[in-house]
Amino acid sequence: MDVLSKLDPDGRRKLEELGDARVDEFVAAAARLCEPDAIFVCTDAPEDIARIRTMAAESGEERKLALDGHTIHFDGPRDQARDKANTRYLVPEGMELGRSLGAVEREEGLAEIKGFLKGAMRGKTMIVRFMCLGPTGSEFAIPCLQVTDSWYVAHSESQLYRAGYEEFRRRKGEGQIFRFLHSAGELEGGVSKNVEARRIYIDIADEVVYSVNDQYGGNSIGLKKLALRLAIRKAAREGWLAEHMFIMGVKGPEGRVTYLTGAYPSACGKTSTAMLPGESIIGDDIAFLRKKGGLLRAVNTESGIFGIIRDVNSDDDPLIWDVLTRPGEVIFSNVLLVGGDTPRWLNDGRDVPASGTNFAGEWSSDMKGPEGKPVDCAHRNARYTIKLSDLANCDPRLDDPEGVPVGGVIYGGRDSDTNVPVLESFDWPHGVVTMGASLESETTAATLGKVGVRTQSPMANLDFLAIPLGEYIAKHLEIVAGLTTAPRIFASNYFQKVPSGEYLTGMADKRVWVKWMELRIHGDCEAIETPLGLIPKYDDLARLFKDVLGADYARADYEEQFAIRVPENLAKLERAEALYREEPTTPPELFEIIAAQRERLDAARKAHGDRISPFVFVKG
Ligand code: SPV
Ligand code: MN
Repeated sequence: MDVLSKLDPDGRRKLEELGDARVDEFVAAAARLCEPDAIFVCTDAPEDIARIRTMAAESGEERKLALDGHTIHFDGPRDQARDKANTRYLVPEGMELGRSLGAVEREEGLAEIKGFLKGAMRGKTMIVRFMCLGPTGSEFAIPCLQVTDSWYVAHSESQLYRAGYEEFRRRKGEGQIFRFLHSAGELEGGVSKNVEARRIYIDIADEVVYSVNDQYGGNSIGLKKLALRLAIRKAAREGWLAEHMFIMGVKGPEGRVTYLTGAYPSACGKTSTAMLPGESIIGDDIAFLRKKGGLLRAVNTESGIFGIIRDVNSDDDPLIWDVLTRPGEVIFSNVLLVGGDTPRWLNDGRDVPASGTNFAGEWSSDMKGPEGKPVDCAHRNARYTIKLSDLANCDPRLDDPEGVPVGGVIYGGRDSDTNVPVLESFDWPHGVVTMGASLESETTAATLGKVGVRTQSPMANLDFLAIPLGEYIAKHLEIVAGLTTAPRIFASNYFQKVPSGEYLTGMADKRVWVKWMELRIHGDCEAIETPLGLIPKYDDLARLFKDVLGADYARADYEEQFAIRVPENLAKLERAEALYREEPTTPPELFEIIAAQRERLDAARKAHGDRISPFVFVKG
């Protein structure tokens, strides 16, 4: 039987117009395997996109909320974050992908996941979507075909990505595409029932990703972290970078705008940095970086935000707050539903409601967990899904097909005791090695598992790596070859703590750190050389705290925050070195840079002790 007979004439015409055999074949194979009742082909036409929105609510995967355009979706209780253990690469026999990248033998894995996908769309509609990673009509763009039976996933992609049907049509079957097949599997109460059979398999040979028995965005939305994995491989082949990075514009003197990208592990301040008041945002999660005209240029692969909603409040996040509290297209996921039509979340700056419904069922404020602790009203990884263009601070160059020039790259982690709040590298390789490759962070609720455990998180991209780690670092070292100006590299740390557990720096202080970086990129202020890199001068920060925050910045605070903690940094270097010694592909340069940093720290320790005041390094 011709499976495409399930297509109505309109759907058939939509596929024919593309003239892309790969699309026809993928859709036919998916239909044969998953046995949907119907197939809906979505083009870029507003009525097609509207149908997805309507069906998301009609199918019960989303529910309408009080404000016009707002909906809520729940993922199942065991499907609240990325499932790293069940996300694997399908690797053909004889191929070595690299240590700890989670591989499954290809044929075996395909048989397993196809077994789970068999008949998975019975009684459902298969949705066929054409999207584009990166701006359309751009050298950065990668057309993507998403097949799913989840109206919620399809709706999320409307919010998060550029429509790509016209991009496919323009390309007439030429060039590379990524393909994704997703099924939420059997649903119970609107959520995936068979989570123990959740699998996310990435077929690197065919650039196809299969995902089954899940709905949580990080597991289900093909274009997000699943595409990032394919993109990392493509980038490595073609000489560009695919990174877990935000892109923001920082305003400098006289109307100057300088673009920064930043890599932070999930739930470590990436979105809040990209969203800083007074600056502009291009993206908060994934960037592609290419060399063009002597500069490194970046685009956001996305056009929306799948952001963590916990802690979003009207004072700290006025711009997101505005979008979340006025009518407009917003999907809330895994928040607390109050009175059947109002979303609430953890630490939203309001009184905690008495009761409501959350991902686990009915909730009330007097509920106690196993250890007698109060039960959170919503999941810590609850999210909002919005379009960037709905934000008042959306940068006008979001869709620039040329990308924006990258002035600086920031690496930041959740680090309570080692690094200073802001630090500039001596040069590109020093930054790549000691800031990016050595990045560490304490785990968060964005992935399943224990939180608060210090883990190595190279470039905040380790979760998504699809090539051996050493090779990946080598690609970073190489990327600046031939550039007229390499971006500066900075490290930031918002999470220094005093022994009693309080944070040493304020939430708003990051506004100052980015202004300092902006000035440094243009050579507009000096810095102090320490064994770790370059730190700000006290006077410059005091002036910036006054200008940006209207606040006084005490010398004592500076001295505490910017003290060089020698033993902690030596221990971190040792952990980094141990990690890379295990990686056969590590470039030797990495070890040289680590050795030099260790020597500088040892010498400073001999002269000044374990914890060294920043004033010690001021010359003259
Ligand atoms: C992250 O966890 O890094 C996210 C959300 O940005 S997702 O990858 O989609 O789970
Ligand atoms: Mn992310």
